[in-house]
Amino acid sequence: MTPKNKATASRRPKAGDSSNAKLEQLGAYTTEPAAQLTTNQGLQIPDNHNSLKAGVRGPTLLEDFILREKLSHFGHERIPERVVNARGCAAHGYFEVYKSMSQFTCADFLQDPSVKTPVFVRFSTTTGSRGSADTVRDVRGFAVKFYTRTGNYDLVGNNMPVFYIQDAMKFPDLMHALKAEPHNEMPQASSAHDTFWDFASLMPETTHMLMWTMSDRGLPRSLRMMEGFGVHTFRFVNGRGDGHFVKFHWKPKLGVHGLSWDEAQKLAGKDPDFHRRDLWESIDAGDFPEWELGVQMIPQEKEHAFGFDLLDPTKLIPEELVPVQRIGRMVLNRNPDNYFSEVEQVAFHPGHVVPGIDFSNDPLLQGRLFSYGDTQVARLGGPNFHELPINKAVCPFHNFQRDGQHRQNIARGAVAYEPNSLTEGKEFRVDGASGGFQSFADEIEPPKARRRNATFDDHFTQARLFFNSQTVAEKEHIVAGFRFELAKVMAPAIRQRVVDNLAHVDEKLARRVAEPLGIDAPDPRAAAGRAGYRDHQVKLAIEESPSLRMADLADASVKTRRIAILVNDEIDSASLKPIREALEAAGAQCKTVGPRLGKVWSASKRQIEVDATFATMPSILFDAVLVPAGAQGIASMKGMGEAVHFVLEAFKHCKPICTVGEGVQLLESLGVGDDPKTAPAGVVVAATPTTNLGDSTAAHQIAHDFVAAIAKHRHWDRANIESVPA
Ligand code: HDE
Repeated sequence: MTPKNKATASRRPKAGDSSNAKLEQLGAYTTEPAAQLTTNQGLQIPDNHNSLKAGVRGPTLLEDFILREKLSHFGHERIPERVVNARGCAAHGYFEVYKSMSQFTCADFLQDPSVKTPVFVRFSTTTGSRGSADTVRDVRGFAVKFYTRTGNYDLVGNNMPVFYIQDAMKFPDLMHALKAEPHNEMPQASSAHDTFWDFASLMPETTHMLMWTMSDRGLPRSLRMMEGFGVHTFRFVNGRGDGHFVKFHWKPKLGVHGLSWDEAQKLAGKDPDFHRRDLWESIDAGDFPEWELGVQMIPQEKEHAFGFDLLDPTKLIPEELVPVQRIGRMVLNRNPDNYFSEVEQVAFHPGHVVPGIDFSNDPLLQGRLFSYGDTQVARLGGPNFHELPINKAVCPFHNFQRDGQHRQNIARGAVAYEPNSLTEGKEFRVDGASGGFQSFADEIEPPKARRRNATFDDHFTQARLFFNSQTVAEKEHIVAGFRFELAKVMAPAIRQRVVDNLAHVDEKLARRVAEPLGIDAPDPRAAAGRAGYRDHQVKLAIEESPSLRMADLADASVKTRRIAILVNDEIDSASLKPIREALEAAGAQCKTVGPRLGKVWSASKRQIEVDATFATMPSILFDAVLVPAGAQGIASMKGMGEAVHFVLEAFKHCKPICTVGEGVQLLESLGVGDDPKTAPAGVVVAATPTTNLGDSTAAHQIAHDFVAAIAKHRHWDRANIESVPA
């Protein structure tokens, strides 16, 4: 791993620096300080503006090796993007365990609480190309590389605990169906098209994962506010060789929060970098994202205790049946120095394990163990990608693999084989007696067979558990998610097959999804008659799992939430003060948004700095809105379409809004009046300007109520939002 570049870090602007200062401090693109430009061979370049010509108006000479080197390097700047999970962003940090886990695993990084293990974490969307938008509906990759003292360990997971398919054999088909269609490369980064739903409808094992992707889990508010999962069942192995099955979880400190679908789509246009910017800016400002590592451990002898198969990646283990033990924490505290060298060239592989962690026989995981190494060779141009700084183990590594493209290490000596006797005058032999990684002594069940066990045949029970566990609003979002996607599907037969399958999850869900789709009522018997359908029903010990609903995973804090304070000439600036102070004291970040950059002047002729304009920072970039008082200022804002749209849109996306005095008039088209008692959920109305309230209890109460409304994140049960014209 690259050591932290102190020089670059100290040059970095701090939060709050003006944008000019930021520009001045971006730093030259260089590996070492240099006063001049040179070729890749170190030859000083005399002129970086003119190519070598036969006469000043003549043709360029082929002899111009400086121009040729420059153009040729440029022409080869791009490497093949990842075939899936191409769009990503990443950060450095560390992991520390709370107490030794030696009873369960001998993994070195899970032994000593005083050890900080460096990590590099790459988040990604799955479907889109490298240039696609961050906020599309998709499962997010959550890949963690631990640089441990016994080798690199990669936990290459997702933000959902299950996957679409059960066997690696189906992965290329799944991705061919999901990614843009091959004849016209459309649609980009979206599952809302015929080929995906064709495949999904013919493969009922996708149903559980579909419930997750159609839910708000597919639309994270921030990468810092989503859970992570190892998905497959892995194994912990302790020093005595005893095994425990283990499922990995990442629990975010900031809770789990989502965007609304309308907001996510608008963000894709107005700020396609929304998630990566949020991650970068948080780390830059010192608000380091944090997750706890959780494990669900299942003793070897309980393997068959659940009814469903632990080896089936379309199943989760409800936390109510096996609690998640939080065993350590991960903090991301440093942005990459170079996107390409680090984020693009990082090579993850579920087969990068360390002693103490082993695989299960999950047939999807088994396929991944081949695929990732293979893909890195193609993507990073050869077998030596482990020598790239971002991929390099921090512990010593040594073997007799030789040569290959892009070798960076210069190995000395002639003896590149084992056993050998020509070095140091003694025999060198690695024959199983010298320690190292030991595979768990798992028992193999004959016969060799190309089929699945019947325990993989229940495709609907856990999808139903997931749906039953959601709040009313979350269920509505799932219905809307399915409706949107299926309305984009041209072939009615595909729409029909999907709702017929859904009828096995929940009849009402299927009916509601089908209503606007111009198809027949869902028919569960039709689904049951199709190839691929299995009706093995597992009896689960629970019917609902609260740990599956995002509403129960919210944090009660407003830390790092972004609040827009609308400003204009002639507003009452004093009305903002106590509320802004309370927000900032609680850890929220406030920005003033107005009609123009520079300054506006309040009714009492105080100047107010404007951080951003309504056009460049629309409401979708914020978590909540504060509208000040001021008769004239608000009257003129009512004439600004962008300002009115700002507030209406925030309302439509169920965001907390606080209006002071006349500020409530920006909501008057929705019938919101100045009676605080009749205000809709999450709207805090201060009927009297806080100037008049002064530093009174009432002013503090308003601030307190607004902070409490923001801590709830969104007020998803706000009535009638479909009617809001925004
Ligand atoms: Fe991946 N996957 N995958 N995958 N995957 C890749 O590896 C693959 C699967 C996941 O930030 C590729 O380096 C197969 C499950 C993440 O660099 C590729 C199968 C899960 C990332 C590949 C799966 C994942 C990848 C593309 C089924 C959740 C991004 C480029 C057998 C547990 C890692 C690359 C990063 C990337 C193959 C299934 C997560 C092609 C064959 C299940 C987070 O090798």
